Amino acid sequence: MSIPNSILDRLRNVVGAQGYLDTPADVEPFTVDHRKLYRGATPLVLKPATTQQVSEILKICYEAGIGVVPVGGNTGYCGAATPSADGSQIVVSLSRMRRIRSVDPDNYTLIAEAGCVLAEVQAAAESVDRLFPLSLGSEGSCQIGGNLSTNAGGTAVLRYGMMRDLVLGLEVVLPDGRIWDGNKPLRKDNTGYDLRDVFIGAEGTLGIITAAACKLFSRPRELVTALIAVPNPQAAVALLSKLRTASGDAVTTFELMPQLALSLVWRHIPKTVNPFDEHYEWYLLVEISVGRPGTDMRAFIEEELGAALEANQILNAALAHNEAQRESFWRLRETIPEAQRVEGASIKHDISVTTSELPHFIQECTALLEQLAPDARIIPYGHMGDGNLHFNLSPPVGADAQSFLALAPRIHRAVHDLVAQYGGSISAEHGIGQLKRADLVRYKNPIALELMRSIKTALDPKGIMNPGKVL
Ligand code: 2HG
Ligand code: ZN
Repeated sequence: MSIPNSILDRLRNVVGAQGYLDTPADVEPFTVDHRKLYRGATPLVLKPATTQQVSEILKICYEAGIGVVPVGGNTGYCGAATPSADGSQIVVSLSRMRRIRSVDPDNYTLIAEAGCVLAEVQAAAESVDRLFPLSLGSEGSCQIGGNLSTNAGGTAVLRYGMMRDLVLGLEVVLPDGRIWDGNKPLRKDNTGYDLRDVFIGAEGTLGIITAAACKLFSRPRELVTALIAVPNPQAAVALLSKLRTASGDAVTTFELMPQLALSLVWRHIPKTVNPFDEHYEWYLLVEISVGRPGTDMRAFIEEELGAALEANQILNAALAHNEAQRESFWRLRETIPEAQRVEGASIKHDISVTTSELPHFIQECTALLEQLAPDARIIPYGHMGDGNLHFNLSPPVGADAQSFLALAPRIHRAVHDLVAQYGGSISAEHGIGQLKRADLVRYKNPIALELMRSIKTALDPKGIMNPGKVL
């Protein structure tokens, strides 16, 4: 079904000449997802500048029953922001709604429009000596609206939580164009159902988030960043508990990286080096941050690590001595996805189980994958402190990408079935989008699914919001 020209004209009128793209070349970037898994089509990308314009757009689409696909920085992993291939949906990009509406350092909040790039929100917080702690590899291009819609995670979740935990209020345009102003920067508002949480992680299927009241924190004054080699994941979990206790829960980042992941980084990413003289099977990137300067945290951590070394709980450790070294440690972790991409095809997972069960899970899942994909390179890495790993695979060296990728459905099924046995999640931080819709039906609690469908029907009875995603 193509969209009548009269409707496209009305939509163009809402935003004016600066507010839309409609040539094939201009809309092209909006028709492909970040991982190039999906290719869609659309006659029109709208770029509203105000909440009012978003409301006008949705009123028209609601009336005419036209599908609307909201998009932020288009850095998602599950194709949630890619329109369908039949050209029957319009895309709404929030990129022109990029204002920080207000900052309130004493209330530790700021109000940002959905199109603000995450790095801009971080900078706005920093300009008043505060911290907005959401931290992702794509922070230079992802947008806060997308972070909210996918409930983004990243590398500071252990300490500060996911995006859901970092927001107090939302302004949302509902499918029929009504504006719900729930954007109060209040920490306490106990007046019935929490509507805010319904829209977070909904991936644009219930309405369009146009602004949010974000929580701020005091900025850390002292950072201790360490690269640590451990004998196995079990030792890593023991170390996490030890450091959490010793630091008074100041561990912000605790990321696991196997040797294979770092060997790809060292091979493909310029200016990356192994700070140790040897290679180890497992590495950790650990960051501890304290709000008060002049604490003896660094010495204290050195002491803890020294004791762990003596007890053979860890095999080696390097503490960053300056910002450049800190950045070089972080680069090792943050460029793993890029290094894996350069290496060739990959089969990816985004799973979580409890942190305590993670070592056992790694063992079982690795054994399973060794059977299903002999000689494939198994690269489980990521947010160990959150129980969340990207249990990824690269093909055997020299193998053909197509025959490797043909294994993907069986591998996904086996990994996700195992995750289900552990009571874990098949999508810990990347969401559902189009990629994991079938998995959602297979693994989500049936009552939860039923409730999700009721919410969808109640809020979007005509099903115009991001059709074909999540449910
Ligand atoms: C990360 O943690 C991202 O680096 C990407 O979530 C994970 O590429 C991946 O599989
Ligand atoms: Zn991740």
